[in-house]
Amino acid sequence: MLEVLNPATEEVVEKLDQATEEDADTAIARAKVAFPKWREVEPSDRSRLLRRLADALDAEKENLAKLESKNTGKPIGDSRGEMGMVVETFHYYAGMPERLLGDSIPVSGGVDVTFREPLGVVGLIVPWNFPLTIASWKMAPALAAGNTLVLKPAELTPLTAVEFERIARDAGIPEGVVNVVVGPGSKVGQRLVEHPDVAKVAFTGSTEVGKKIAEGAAGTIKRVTLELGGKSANVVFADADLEKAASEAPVAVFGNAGQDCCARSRILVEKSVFDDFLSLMQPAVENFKVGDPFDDATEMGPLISAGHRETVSSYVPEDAPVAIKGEAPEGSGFWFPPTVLAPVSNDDRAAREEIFGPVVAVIPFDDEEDAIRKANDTIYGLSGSIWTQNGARALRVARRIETGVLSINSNTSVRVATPFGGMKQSGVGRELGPHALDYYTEVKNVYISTEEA
Ligand code: TAP
Repeated sequence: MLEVLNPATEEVVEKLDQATEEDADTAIARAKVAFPKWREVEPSDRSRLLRRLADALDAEKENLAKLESKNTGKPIGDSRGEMGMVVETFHYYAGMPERLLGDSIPVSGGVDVTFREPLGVVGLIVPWNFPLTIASWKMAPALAAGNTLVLKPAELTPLTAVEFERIARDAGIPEGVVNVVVGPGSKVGQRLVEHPDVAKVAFTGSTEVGKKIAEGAAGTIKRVTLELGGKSANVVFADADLEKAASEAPVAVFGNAGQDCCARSRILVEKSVFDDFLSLMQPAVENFKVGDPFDDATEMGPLISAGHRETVSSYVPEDAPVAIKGEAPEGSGFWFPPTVLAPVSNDDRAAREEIFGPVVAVIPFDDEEDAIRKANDTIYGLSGSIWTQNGARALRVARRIETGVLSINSNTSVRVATPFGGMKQSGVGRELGPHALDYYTEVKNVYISTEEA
């Protein structure tokens, strides 16, 4: 029996049966049976069904938000925002079945046409930090393209995925098209990765597990997309609107308690404004409201587990250069205060490894060249920000930073209509936007001879 905890109180909120490899096989078999029928559903009907699902999610979004906050400890305002995005994601991809366009290509002696074919059964493996949101980024394009799916949520946070399966069924998604299996990654997840009837695995999680997924998928030459870790740089030039950059920097790394692959966990600041930047950042860190996830004013909840809190603590040893520290509740719950380390060298452990907690390393740089070199001196390449009022510099630097997603004078990373994903060891492939559909379809090329018989 799997005990699901509330990380803000350490209380058990739900007990679930834990799936085994055999349960994963059963779910895959159901999805395999459902596939030929689902792919043949008329595009306009598939569209209508997905829209109905989006509306059903919309109707239940307050309950889903509460459940997500209870299971992850994230502030209720954040959960409401996330459920809004889940609904928006399904609406966006509901418009796609009739837009899976191919090409016609003139060639000698005839014409070539291409079709976007679904892959079959797709296995979706997601982490605990944005449980239903990240699942929706995978499920919505997969279903729009005509695939059936087996979703494996993280064992720490399975509750909204279980609810999703029910909502999809009630909304009329046919039997076997959406299957949720709650079980350990090393068994149930691994089974999805190795099973010959799974055509593709879409994974979000750590780079370490991502490597295992890529290895496991090689046995059946499975299609794989990976959204992995990050160590994104927030690059602040002396000519930036410093007040805005400094006051918004905390939320860019302490949001979701730092358990965000896009967290700007390195702040690179031009030397001439380094001290000014820290002074401007100080009140925003000290006033960052950490506490009860169900209080509307809360900006940060607890970490996900006791084990994770221990890992995060290891990045702030006794002699760490703690420049600013926020408040955190005491007592039950896996709390950790917002912590700013400064000055930090880009070679320090806190600047190199993904902490995945509310700890940020502030690093000085000399000039534009030094900023680019330091921003790129990491195995990761997921997101990041550039703060400057010089438009030419903003674009010049953006082109040279090796990451999949960048924002200029902003810390936002994710929009339903735009591609999201990483370079280097942050991953393979893109989610969201029209680009996601490329990763849930195969291009088939058919040649038609136009020569006289
Ligand atoms: P992981 O430990 O990698 O777990 C992610 C998922 O993979 C969980 O569902 C887990 O199952 C499963 N899993 C574990 N071992 C597996 C295996 N051998 N085969 C198949 N599946 C397996 O990550 P996490 O601790 O949950 O999440 C934190 C990490 O995710 C961070 O590094 C973060 O950067 C990354 N992340 C990346 C992104 C993007 S978009 N790039 C977004 C969010 C998070 P169980 O936990 O249930 O055993």
